Amino acid sequence: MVSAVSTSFDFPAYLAAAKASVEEALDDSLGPERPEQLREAMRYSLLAGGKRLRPILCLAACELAGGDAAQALPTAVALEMIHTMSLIHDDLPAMDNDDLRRGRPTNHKVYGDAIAILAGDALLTRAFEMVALRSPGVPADRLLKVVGELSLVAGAPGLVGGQVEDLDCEGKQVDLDTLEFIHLHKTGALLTGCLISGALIGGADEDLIAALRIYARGIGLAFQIIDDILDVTASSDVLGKTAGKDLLADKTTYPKLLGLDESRRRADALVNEAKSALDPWRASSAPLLALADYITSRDR
Ligand code: GRG
Repeated sequence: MVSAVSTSFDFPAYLAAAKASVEEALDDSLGPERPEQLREAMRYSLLAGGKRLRPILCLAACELAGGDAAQALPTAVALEMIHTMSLIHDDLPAMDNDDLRRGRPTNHKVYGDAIAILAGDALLTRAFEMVALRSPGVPADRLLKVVGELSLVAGAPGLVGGQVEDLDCEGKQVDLDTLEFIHLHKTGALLTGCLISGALIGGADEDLIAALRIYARGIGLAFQIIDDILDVTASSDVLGKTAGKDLLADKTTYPKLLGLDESRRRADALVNEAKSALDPWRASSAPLLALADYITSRDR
């Protein structure tokens, strides 16, 4: 990893180095599992690219807490596995019913619904294996807390709950509070899990954990607001997934409720709030500050 403790922080270099180490670890994470069809389906989606924002947030939080990012790498991989599994299941006909993800046909389009469901299941369970059994050198009490955090953010109190509320609200008039609930659970929860698990592995104290929860809430909401905006403004080619889906599915989004300009202003304000939470750690939080800005400036 590129050192974060420097006066002129080179974010593009940091991002490229972090992404490269994540890609290598992802490639190593899947063994020669049988049957081959399952292995292929797992690899197909896990190694399909993507921004790798979640594992990078985990590594950055570990370093901010004073830990060695290498020790958080298996957990970073686990987080990308949970994220990928949620994308595979989200794309299924019973959910968002999408044909395109990360610039390629969706998992079920290639392998069929049953294998796509099972590849997702296998990635989710492998994620917990990565933390519990493949994280050498990390004290067991920290790993236990990480397992607890990940089970909360992935399950009914997090992603699953957010997804159910999202599905339930399709085609209905939804207010801002409900929309915020969906975003915070469907998207924000896992981003929180990334930061907290990295920080736990790095040995963060309670003050840093509390600050990271505030940071995570801000970037999580902002991330999903930008996702809503890009669904309207960007092309499928650039996004690597079908653009304009929210309108088609008659989903309530921030642009629908507030308009594009106010949505962007809200995302910017949330990112500023998130960054302020890290004020006491300003000297060593350059990566997380830059990652917060990246969330609102991204084009995909
Ligand atoms: C985790 C047990 C478990 C179930 C999942 C299907 C489901 C329940 C949840 C769906 C969650 C979902 C798809 C949320 C959308 C999050 C989002 C904005 C994804 C896009 O993330 P990017 O832009 O994508 O980081 P890349 O491809 O860059 O990784």
